[in-house]
Order: sequence, then C-alpha cells, then structure tokens
Amino acid sequence: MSDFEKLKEDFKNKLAEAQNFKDIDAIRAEIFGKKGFINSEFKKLGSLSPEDKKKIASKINNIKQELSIILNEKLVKASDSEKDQQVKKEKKDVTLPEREFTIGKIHPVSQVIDEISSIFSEIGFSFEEGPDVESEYYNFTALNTPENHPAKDMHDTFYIEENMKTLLRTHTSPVQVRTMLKGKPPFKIIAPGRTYRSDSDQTHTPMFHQLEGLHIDKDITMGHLKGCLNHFIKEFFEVNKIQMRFRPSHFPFTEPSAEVDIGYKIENNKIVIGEGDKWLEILGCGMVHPNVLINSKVDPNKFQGFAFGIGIDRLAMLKYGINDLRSFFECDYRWLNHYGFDPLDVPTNYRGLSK
Ligand code: 2NL
Repeated sequence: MSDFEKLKEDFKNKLAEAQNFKDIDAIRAEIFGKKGFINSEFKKLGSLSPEDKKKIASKINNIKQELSIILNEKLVKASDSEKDQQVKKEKKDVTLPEREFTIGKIHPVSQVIDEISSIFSEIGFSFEEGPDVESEYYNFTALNTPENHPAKDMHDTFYIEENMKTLLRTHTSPVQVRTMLKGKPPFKIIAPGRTYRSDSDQTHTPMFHQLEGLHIDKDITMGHLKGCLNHFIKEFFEVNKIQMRFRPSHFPFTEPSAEVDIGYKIENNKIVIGEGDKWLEILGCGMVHPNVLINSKVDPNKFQGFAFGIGIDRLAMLKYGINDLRSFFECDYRWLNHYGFDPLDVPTNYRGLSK
C-alpha cells in the first residue's frame, strides 16, 4: 500500500507552487481524475481483507477531503488574481461605438388585453386572474355544465389526468366562480387569460385567449348587459356609433343566453366596424344561471347579473387587420416588429387606446 502521508504532502507542495489555472487543473486531474491518485488507490482496495479495506478506505476519504479543500481555495485565488491581471492589462477604449439599443415590442394580444382592461376599469370593473390548470369542478360542474355536454369530451378538452378531474381550462369562467366564492356580492369583474381546447386549424389554435366579464348585484338586468357591451365595443373599435344585435343562443351557465353580432362593411378591401349591411358574430353572453350563483355561494333570490365571453385573439385580428391567427403564436420577431406596439405607449381611454 502506498505511503499516503508522503503522497499527500507531495500534492500539497505541488499545489503550493502552482501559479495559474492551467497548472492547478493539471494537478486536479492527477489527484481526482479518472486515472488519478484517489481512484487508483480505491481500486487497490479489492485485494485487501475486510478490516484493512475499511481502515484504508477511510484514510483515502480523509485525504480526498483535505486535498479537495486545498484545491478549491487555490482555484478561487487563482481565478481572482487572473481577473485582476486582466483588468490591469486592459484599457477602456472610449472611441468604440455604443452598443445597439433595442427595445422590445408588445404583442397584439397583450396590447388588446391592456386596452380592454382600460375600458372596463373606467366603468368600475376590476381585473381577476386564476390558474390555467383547473379542476373539472370549477371548469364545468360549478358552471352548470351537464355530465354529457360535448365540451367535456376528451376530443375537445385537454385533460391532465386519466381520471379526467384535472384539465387545462376551456374558458376563464372558473376565475369568476373562484372570485365569487372568495368574496361577497356585488361583483363587477373581468377575467382575461389563456384558454385551451383541442382544436387546430386555420381559425383555431389549441391555446387561445378569452375575456370574460361578470356583473352581479341586486337589480342587474339585460338592459345593463346591452349598455355595457355597447359601450365596450364602441370604445374598443374607437367609433361613435355601432350597430348591434342580440340573437338567442344557449350556454349552460346563462339563462337567457344570447350571441351578439355587430354591423360591418368592407371598404377599399378593409373592414369597417360599426355600420354596414353585414353582421359579424363577436361574443356570447347572458344572465347568470341561478345554479351557477348557488354553486358560487351567491343567493339567487337576492342577487342576479350578467356575464359575457369574448375571444381576444379575434378582437385583435379585427382591430389591427391581422388575418392569420396562427402567426400570433409563432414567435417570429419580424412579425412582432410589424404588428407589435411600443411598450412606452400604454393604452388609456384619455390618451387613445391605440397609436
Ligand atoms: C362563449 C361566450 C360566455 C359566460 C361566457 C359566464 C361566467 C359565469 C357565469 C355565467 Cl361565472 N356565465 N360566462 C357567459 C356567456 C357566454 O362565453 O362563446 N362561450 C362559449
């Protein structure tokens, strides 16, 4: 067996003499490398008796620890002194051109969420967020969705677990339920965010953005819903007048339910929102179903209100003339440079939503 003490002293001396990173690293390999001192000593243990094996192994481990502490100290010192030398050697060249200054762009979806938030905050709505990964209860059951509803199908919803109890939210309605359960009415909130459905073609992406609104108080009617949506659409499209129609529809979470169309026309190959002989479906809405209120611990005999849901991506496409939905999520900087917004130009109702 080797004379460990002597070998250890040899390495210590070598390390003390080493001047730079390269030398220290060579010694490191000699001690700790694959074929280095420590490994080869461990290999020799195989031929020893169990008692000797234990004794020598412990010795080797002690030496390993001692040498590794010295080695680390030495490496830190060498690194510091090499950096010091480099700083002393290098001079600042004040004639160099400055580094190019680039500032990012705001994605149209973020811009539109900011614009919508600004409009609704002006009329007393607050902003709520919730998790993208939801339980089946908050996403469907609490929202009065029957067990056999097609939206619950595996082909439409991304389930996280085999037992279909955890999923990627298919709308932001669960945020509204969570908010109602957390507080006491009245509620006046919007919930924008990412939503997911198993759908992919030219007009559908598996991840998209939705905005939901909810207003619950003692005497809220469909009249308030119409007024609120009319105000929102005018502000959002920055027009003074808008043609709007409510078509009867069905959602499990509202009764009655409606879909809203707005008038538009095409002029010089461009869409003009607000008037015209064509109708464009833009959102779904209704009066919150009493079962949803009960599930959200709100007394339907005292409170009622409206809710609506809008696709944010489609709003962004309509307002900013973007015709391919999929380009939203391709992360192409050239696209973002073209369609993106100035981060310093925050949308407000006073200064103008879009510039
Ligand atoms: C759509 C339009 C809608 C709601 C969402 C909602 C939320 C609660 C209660 C009742 Cl907490 N309703 N949200 C209402 C109507 C329509 O979304 O096209 N959805 C598929």
